[in-house]
Amino acid sequence: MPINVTRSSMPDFGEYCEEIKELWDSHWLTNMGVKHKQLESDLLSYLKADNITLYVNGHLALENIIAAFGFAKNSEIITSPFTFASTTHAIVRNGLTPVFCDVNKDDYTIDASKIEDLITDKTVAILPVHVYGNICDVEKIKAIADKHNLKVIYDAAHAFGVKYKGISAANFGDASMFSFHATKVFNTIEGGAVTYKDSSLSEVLNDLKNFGVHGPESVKFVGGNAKMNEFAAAMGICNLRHIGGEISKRKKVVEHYLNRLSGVKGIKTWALQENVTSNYAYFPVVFDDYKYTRDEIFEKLKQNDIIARKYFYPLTNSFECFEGQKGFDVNDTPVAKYIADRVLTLPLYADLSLETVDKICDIILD
Ligand code: T4K
Repeated sequence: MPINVTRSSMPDFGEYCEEIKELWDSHWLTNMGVKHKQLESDLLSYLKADNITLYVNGHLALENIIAAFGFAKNSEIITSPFTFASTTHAIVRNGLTPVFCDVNKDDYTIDASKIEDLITDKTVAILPVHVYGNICDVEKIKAIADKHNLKVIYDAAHAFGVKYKGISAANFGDASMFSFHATKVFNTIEGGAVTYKDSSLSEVLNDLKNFGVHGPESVKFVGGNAKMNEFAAAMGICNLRHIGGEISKRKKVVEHYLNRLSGVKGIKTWALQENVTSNYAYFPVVFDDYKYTRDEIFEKLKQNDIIARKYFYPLTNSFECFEGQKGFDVNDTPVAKYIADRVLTLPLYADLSLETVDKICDIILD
């Protein structure tokens, strides 16, 4: 079996069977059933959010929260390209224009000092990414948004369980999207959610994920279908019971990587941010003037059946689907380009053995 970049955490089989037993009695499998309602309420208390709406995946959660704000077509949203395809696609699929801001060289989140220069009379929002679970400069971003009357929507896909100064990542900006995909620290197989400040958004988000249907004889929006089903919600209920243990185990793996790799010339390891309680979602390493390039390390690991990933290369502003479009140019975001060309995310999951971490580090250090 290869060692992949991650491996889904799963509850004990018996625990999951117990959780889904009542679905056999009720025959109620989807459309906001009891498990959906319970998970919503469990997550509200865990994330300490004002409001939450569950989704079938994080991407549709992001598309729908952008839609819910009702921005005029062709408005601009300032975002960063060092992210998964989903972030940029969610903006474009809403008929809006992403304006790319560069990232910080230390934590790879949006460089807040460069945001104001990108604001035009078409700018309606900022969509920063808490990439790898690293928290953006939420204070500076809030100050800019307040000054220019912009919405802030965080892509918090990686930030489940992360806190900044003791405040949950679910509480920054106007809204935050979380991914509960199988590869995430907390998973519902596929799934996602939006947390938000303005409770009046709840109605529109719930309608949008259900074809825009508001009531038996009322269809208010041109919505799609993005509901989380009962089996996914049951998986979430089980996984949430074990989230503390999951994060502690990940922390041990990260600490072992750090013991082996920090301080090595040419290797820049992930670093815990000040005032942040991490979820240890990813372990990115930047190879900069190391004796091997990122791509050589990737191949060396692969030859040993270890599948690291180049998250996030290529940058979203270099995707071929946007080729030739104005504003999609990696040269506008040189720091993001520099990192994307050198970064590798190493295998990380709760049950990854420290012996395997040693093997990975031995290969890297040769
Ligand atoms: N915003 C950001 C910043 C994101 O990173 C993402 C998703 C989103 C938005 C959108 O959220 P979702 O709509 O996905 O909820 C994976 C995930 O599919 C994706 O959720 C994630 N980001 C992205 C960073 O990674 P791939 O194409 O790299 O996944 P894949 O299939 O290669 O899987 C990676 C490894 O995970 C495998 O080698 C083994 C392991 N794995 C995978 C699956 C599918 C498991 O252990 N179990 C599994 O079921 O995209």
